[in-house]
Amino acid sequence: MPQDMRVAIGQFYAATDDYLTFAQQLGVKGVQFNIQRATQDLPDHLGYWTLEDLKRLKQRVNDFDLDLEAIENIPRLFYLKAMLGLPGRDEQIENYQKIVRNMGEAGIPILGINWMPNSVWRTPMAIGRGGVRVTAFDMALAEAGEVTNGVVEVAEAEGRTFSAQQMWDNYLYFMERVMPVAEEAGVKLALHPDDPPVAELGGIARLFGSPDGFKKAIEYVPSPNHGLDFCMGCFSEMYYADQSSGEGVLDAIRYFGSRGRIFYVHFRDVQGCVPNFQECFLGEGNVDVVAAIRTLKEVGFDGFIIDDHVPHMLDDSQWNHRGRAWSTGYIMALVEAVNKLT
Ligand SMILES: [Mn+2]
Repeated sequence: MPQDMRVAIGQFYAATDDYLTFAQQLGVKGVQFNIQRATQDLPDHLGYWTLEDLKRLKQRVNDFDLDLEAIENIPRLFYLKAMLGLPGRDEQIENYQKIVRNMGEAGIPILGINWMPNSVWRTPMAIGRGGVRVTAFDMALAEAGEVTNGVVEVAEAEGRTFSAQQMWDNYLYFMERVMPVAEEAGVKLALHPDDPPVAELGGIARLFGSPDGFKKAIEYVPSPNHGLDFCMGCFSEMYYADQSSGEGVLDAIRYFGSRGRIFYVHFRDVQGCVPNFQECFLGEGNVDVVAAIRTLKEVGFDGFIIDDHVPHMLDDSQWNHRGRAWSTGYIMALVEAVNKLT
């Protein structure tokens, strides 16, 4: 049954009582996991996840009267060789296929993917409104070696550089083998932008730092199961929301949303854009967030929306319960308003 646009909470790696109870308290319908390493719920079973573990995870979420909307990411090392086109990639692709098949059988409909062998890069945190701590990126600091998040040197790359052409070849080699399995399993692959969206970091080209990268990917692999985890923060990092330029965040929502390619949304924003930006509260960044929600509604988006990184508030937890409660409440009100008013 088609659902309205809705809000989820997540970005956590474990189905703890704390997280699932917090989700209930916020009043969201669903949760999402962000899995970057082997966990107790999803241990590394020789490079993939078993059907039993995935079923157990979904049941655990359902036991709290919540839906499991998506799993975002698999551990980077599970498919690093596939991203870089290194020997051993075929075995990793087989394991990826197993994960997708098992997710489909467990009834988990979306797998978030990224194509960043060296992960998300950040430089030291910045200070935002009222002293909150927010993540930031400044290319000048990154070049000076002040990278606080991200893999500066991928050991497996052995000092080699990887061109955009090589990375495209690797992406297509991977997708040609994985996408048919995803279609058969009924699992959508939601591609996250490269963060920060720059052409290259650490000698490895980044393909998805512009709308053109996504357009090209969908043109090459036009499967209906190939779409976006539309990270609004990353699209905002690409440029200021200048509607006159025809290159704004709203245009990207219109382009991909009207084609049914937005599978879910990371609803966050930044101030500034590459090569220098910092995160912020919703409503004080580059994007007119009311217009963003209205545009999602206008293009018929009917998936889930979730916060992403959030400001670290006073006395906040490591997962930022306070920052997430603020962001999630804000997003819920926007979504409720647009669902009722249109
Ligand atoms: Mn994101």
